[in-house]
Amino acid sequence: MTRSILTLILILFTIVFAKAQTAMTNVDARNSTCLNGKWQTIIDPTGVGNWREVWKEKVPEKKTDFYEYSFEGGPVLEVPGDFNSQIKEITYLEGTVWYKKTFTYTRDSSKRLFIHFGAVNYLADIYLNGEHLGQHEGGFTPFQFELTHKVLEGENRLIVKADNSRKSDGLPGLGFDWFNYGGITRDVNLVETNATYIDDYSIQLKKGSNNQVLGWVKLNGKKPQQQIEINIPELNVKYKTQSNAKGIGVITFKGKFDHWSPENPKRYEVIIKCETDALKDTIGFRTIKVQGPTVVLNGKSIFLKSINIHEENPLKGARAFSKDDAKLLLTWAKELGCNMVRLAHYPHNEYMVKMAEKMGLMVWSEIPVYQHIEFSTPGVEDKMDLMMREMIKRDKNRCGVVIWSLSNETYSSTANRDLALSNLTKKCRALDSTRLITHVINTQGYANNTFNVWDTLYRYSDIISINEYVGWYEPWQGKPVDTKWDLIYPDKPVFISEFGGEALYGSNYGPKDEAAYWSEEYQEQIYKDQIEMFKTVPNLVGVCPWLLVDYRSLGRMHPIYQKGYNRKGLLSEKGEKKKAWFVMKNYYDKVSSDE
Ligand code: GCB
Repeated sequence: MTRSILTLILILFTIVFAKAQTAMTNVDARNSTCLNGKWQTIIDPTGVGNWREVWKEKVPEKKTDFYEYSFEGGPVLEVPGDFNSQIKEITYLEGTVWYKKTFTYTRDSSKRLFIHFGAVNYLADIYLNGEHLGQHEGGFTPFQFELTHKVLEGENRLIVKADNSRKSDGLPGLGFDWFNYGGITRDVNLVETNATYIDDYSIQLKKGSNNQVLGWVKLNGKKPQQQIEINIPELNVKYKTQSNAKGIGVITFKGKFDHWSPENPKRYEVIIKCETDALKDTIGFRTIKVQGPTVVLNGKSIFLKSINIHEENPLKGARAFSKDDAKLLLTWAKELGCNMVRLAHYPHNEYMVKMAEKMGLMVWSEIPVYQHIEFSTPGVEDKMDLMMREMIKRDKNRCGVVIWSLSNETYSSTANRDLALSNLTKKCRALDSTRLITHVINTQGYANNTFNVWDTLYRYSDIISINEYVGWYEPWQGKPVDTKWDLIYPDKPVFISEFGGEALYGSNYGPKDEAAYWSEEYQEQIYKDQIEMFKTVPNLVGVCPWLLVDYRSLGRMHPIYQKGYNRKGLLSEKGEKKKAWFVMKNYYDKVSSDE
């Protein structure tokens, strides 16, 4: 093979397989131009735009020329935002929408330029001025591409192919119980940096210490060796160090921290500086650990009063992405009496995590390793690894995040599950030893009024997180208060990560003690029974109803009661409180936080 053929193959390979970079930390604090707003689109349900090479935006040159696509005259969509909820005809689209935005840029040779996406669901291909920059897979984590040597002086055309088709080897896979909102669902920013910039940093308390920070700063650029400085003005902290040839500077200093907690969500302004860059963050400090069968926050055991939340604005029937959306959902969580939110089943937008922390809500963050994942298909482990890294890179400085959840309801019968998830757990711990790690499982047996919690995957979990729907998917096998437990790891803390049942707000169709009529009373009784049952759970460290608010899910097809909604919310999609809300609120108001 001649050299030129080899080069051609290499070029083709990089074009097809060019991957996004993991996004710089704390994009909010960067020098950026927001590209949110109106984007032109081409709706491409069959994916034919690939073959037509839509990104080239060909225009007729001769009288006989024509092209069967154009951004001009097409629908204009709001970014961020899912496409399904913006155009009625594509409500159920699981396929491609091409997005286009033009921007002007004045080049400055001393600067670098990046395009940063908060998230695109699910597969994103990015083109600048007709050139394919690369691809990103995963609908819920940020990514970036460097444009420094590609951006043109003056006008530039940015095209995004957003494809939310389900993939059997995707994360999640083919089946999931939430609405598959597609498109550019989070903020888009052009970020300008100096030639060497602060790409990432970790500033949290060292594991086991309540006053010593252990972390690092990572520079990206041609001048990796620099003086690094961390300032926390309120604490008179002025720490200096030097980064090495790889651009990494280790940080370790002490401070008299007023610890962050749900009752006292104290955070500090932290300034991170090197010789060529500086940015600010708002960071809190706390310790979290498992001690015997308890969860201990800042040295005190704590009961996790949690609630499951999907990233959906129920009032709009759309993907949640803004500060206002976060405020809506989290204000309800606070009103319910929660001190924690389980952000199910994928990393939610950054506003949600930051606002939860600010409001004094601990956060459980999860990657979409959900139910039927093809653990043995080549490439799947790499995707899990990448999504976990992207989640941790973005949120590791949020002290509010106390739990990384690495899987939900996977099945022991799936080939390679335990090996893949134990590897993932090891990598997660190596990246972040300070938080708790969990796997959520629902494989337990329930017979003779006894739960048999046997799944060996719990070995890799700091907390035994159990999803159980007794009273809904399976009937009680005795009095809730007489429930017995057989736990594979009897010394670990136990968390009921999901329970509940469905009710249509105001349903008055039939007998209230029959599940098939979706009455509020039926759901209310499930909650009363579950609360009785909680008294029997050994090492119980918290509970988490499924879930805060009714949400869209296409598998929920009952035409009278569900209408495309999973009705397990304590609130209806209009925010109306069901009877079970008050039962749960009463429980949370009474149960002590420090169990
Ligand atoms: C579960 C899943 C959750 C579902 C819920 C349900 O176990 O983890 O995603 O939506 O059950 O409503 O059945």
